[in-house]
Amino acid sequence: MCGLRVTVEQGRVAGIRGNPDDAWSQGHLCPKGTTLGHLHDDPDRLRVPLVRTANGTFREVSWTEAYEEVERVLRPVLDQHGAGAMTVYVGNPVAHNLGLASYIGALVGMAGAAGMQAYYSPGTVDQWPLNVVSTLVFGGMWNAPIPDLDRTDHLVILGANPAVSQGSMLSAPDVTGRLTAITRRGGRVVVVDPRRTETAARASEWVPIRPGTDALLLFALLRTLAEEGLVSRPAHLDGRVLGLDEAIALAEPFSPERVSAATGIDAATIRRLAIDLASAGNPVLYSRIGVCTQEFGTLATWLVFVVNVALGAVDRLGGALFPKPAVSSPMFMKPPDQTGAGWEFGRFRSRVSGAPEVLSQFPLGCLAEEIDTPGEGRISALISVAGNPVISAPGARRLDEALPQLDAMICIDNWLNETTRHAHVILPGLSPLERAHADDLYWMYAIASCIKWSEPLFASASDRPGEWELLLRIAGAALGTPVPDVDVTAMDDLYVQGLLATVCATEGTPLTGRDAGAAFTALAGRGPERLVDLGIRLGPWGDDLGSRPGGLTLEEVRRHPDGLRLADLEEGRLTDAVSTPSGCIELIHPHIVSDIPRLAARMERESQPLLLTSRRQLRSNNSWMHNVPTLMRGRDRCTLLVHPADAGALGLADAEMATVETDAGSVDVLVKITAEMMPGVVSLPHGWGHGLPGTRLGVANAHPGINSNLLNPVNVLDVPSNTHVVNGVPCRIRPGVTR
Ligand SMILES: Nc1nc2c(c(=O)[nH]1)N[C@H]1C(S)=C(S)[C@@H](COP(=O)(O)OP(=O)(O)OC[C@H]3O[C@@H](n4cnc5c(=O)[nH]c(N)nc54)[C@H](O)[C@@H]3O)O[C@H]1N2
Ligand SMILES: Nc1nc2c(c(=O)[nH]1)N[C@H]1C(S)=C(S)[C@@H](COP(=O)(O)OP(=O)(O)OC[C@H]3O[C@@H](n4cnc5c(=O)[nH]c(N)nc54)[C@H](O)[C@@H]3O)O[C@H]1N2
Ligand SMILES: [Mo]
Repeated sequence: MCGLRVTVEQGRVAGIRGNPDDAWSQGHLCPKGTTLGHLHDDPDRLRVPLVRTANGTFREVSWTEAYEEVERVLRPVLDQHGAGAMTVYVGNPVAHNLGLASYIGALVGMAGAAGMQAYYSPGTVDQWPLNVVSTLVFGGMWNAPIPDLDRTDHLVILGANPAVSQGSMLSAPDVTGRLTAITRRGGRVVVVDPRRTETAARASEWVPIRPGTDALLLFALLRTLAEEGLVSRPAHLDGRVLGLDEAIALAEPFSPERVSAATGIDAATIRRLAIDLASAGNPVLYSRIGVCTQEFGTLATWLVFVVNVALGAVDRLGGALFPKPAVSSPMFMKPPDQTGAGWEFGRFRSRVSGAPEVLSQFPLGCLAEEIDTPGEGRISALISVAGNPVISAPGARRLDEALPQLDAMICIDNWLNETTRHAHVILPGLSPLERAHADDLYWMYAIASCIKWSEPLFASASDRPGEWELLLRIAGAALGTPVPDVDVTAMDDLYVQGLLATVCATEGTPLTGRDAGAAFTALAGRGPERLVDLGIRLGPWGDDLGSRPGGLTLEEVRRHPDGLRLADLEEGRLTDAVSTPSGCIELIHPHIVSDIPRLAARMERESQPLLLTSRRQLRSNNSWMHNVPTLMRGRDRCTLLVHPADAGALGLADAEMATVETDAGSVDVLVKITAEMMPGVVSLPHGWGHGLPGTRLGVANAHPGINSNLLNPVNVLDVPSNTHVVNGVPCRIRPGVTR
């Protein structure tokens, strides 16, 4: 999202800096942004399709040959078992790649129409609790208020490390600078985390917490606010919130004294945290992945919003505000009926372990068993789009062993890595500098309403398809056309016509009641450009496809290469932003509150002596930027962080190896002893574990690290959202190596 100024000399990137004139980022840049030249030039990056040969190696082929090979492996699966035997894995970069983000919905939607059941994504190792809570409480799965960083005077951050991640489901350039500004203007930043993170180190206060117990802390905060008469009931929320009193009543069993042992936070601190919040002028809570990917992810995420409501902070400047994106994401995940009678979960179940579907997905950890368990309905074809689940999925080893059992594995990916080495065909996309770029989903979490469009910097070989075309080609194949024969242009038209028909038939859109055919002819171009144009024109500043003259279009946005800044965060957006059946913020749902007994039982349970957690790193991006040499300088950073007291008790030495073991597996890893961990909790970065045979990642393979998901179990889940627990996994550690 940050604007770049790229210097090109003799056709090569000579340097990348933040663009000081960028309407959004005003010159800010994180280390990931500086790497696009390296990604472009990486000799390991795939530029032509690869096909696996009989002896297991890969052969470079023409695009025609690649399509024929996809047809050869995929068609028998579809003919014999139907599209129900196929699934799609939607990897993280899909959300950051214009072509993929614009058309992944076409693939998943059309394959679904052909009979595909659930699909998979890292969502269930990430933000699914947030999606569940957003759907039920605010009425849309990507609908949630974000902290008003620039006006709050008391920010409590739980389970997020924005100094490293740059903000997650919270888009803000220079987020670290903005956090520092809070304390500089006399406010407070409190970080609740088992680790004194890079963010905590800059904060006013670090509150260490036992992993998986944030919901207990938050209930205790809510109860204290109620007990002290500090619940705020501001006029702007009057009649706009349902269920606050019920939520407060549910907090009754969770007194600070009772949650203290489980959370590891003493009761006096919990009471003081509650009173600090209530005494602040503009308090707000923000939570992210450490709170989602834990035992009570949904309840904890829900309670963050409940407490924000109880503080009167929602939809108030300085509190939690609903962004107003200039373009709404056309991503497919939007529930078809989100403004109707509500949303249902568990409409169908997974074949092997019977996991209920949540927002059309099964837990990612189910994928392996759906492939390697024989029987009717087995998954035998996988389309993996910009994902590396062999590294990112809990139960990683079983998945690594299951993928070779697929009859058809097609990867749309730019590298031959731990996952794609199992593919029958790898179809590479263009480099980030060869394709146009615009963001969409993340404007929905942004601290300002901006819009930008970037043209490709470099031309690509003339025969290279965009990734969006690959998605449509496979969608066409799922619907019955041989892969080489799919008419991508016709598919694109069909998709856009379908979208327009829906928008015209839906109440309350800018096109309600208009003729879908006429709307279609008002649009020019093709592919992602046409979809972005549509999104802008139907957005809050748009020209409504001609009926609001002077309104924004892509053509106008293109005249502003530094982007357009349209508005700052505003309050008073409840009517526009909340789309629940009642139109109110709905705090109480059986799907969420039925999990409270499980949480209450947690208070009675002894804590395990050692719990494993995950962390991110500034110069990594999940698993896939480790092939960039400039990001890999310096010492091995795939280390197990251990508190000195634990290291002493376990006999571990700094910079020496140790074996970590869980019920799921064991790995040998380098130890780093540091008081930044709370005692009883250790931390491993995720995204490592390179060096596997058959991969083509020269730089990454020289610094392999270990895969923390060899340790994370598949069957330990946050119940309401089906999200994997990768924070708070009981483990055992001993010095030395196993082998
Ligand atoms: N540089 C960089 N940036 C990234 C990424 C990257 O890999 N590198 N990845 C991107 C992606 S895909 C995502 S989803 C975002 C995630 O962004 P963040 O949510 O900010 O992710 P993390 O940095 O992993 O921070 C999670 C924190 O939760 C803490 N934690 C663990 N267990 C618990 C618990 O039970 N309770 C509490 N309160 N805290 C706990 C961990 O110690 C850690 O500090 O970052 C994105 N940005
Ligand atoms: N233990 C543990 N596990 C975790 C997490 C954790 O905190 N702890 N975090 C989870 C989270 S939040 C996430 S988002 C996931 C990430 O999980 P994934 O999305 O599965 O993994 P990534 O490492 O992001 O892999 C991205 C893939 O996209 C490819 N790629 C990169 N750029 C492009 C492109 O432009 N086009 C195409 N077609 N391909 C491209 C890369 O080669 C790589 O294969 O991991 C999850 N797993
Ligand atoms: Mo993520």
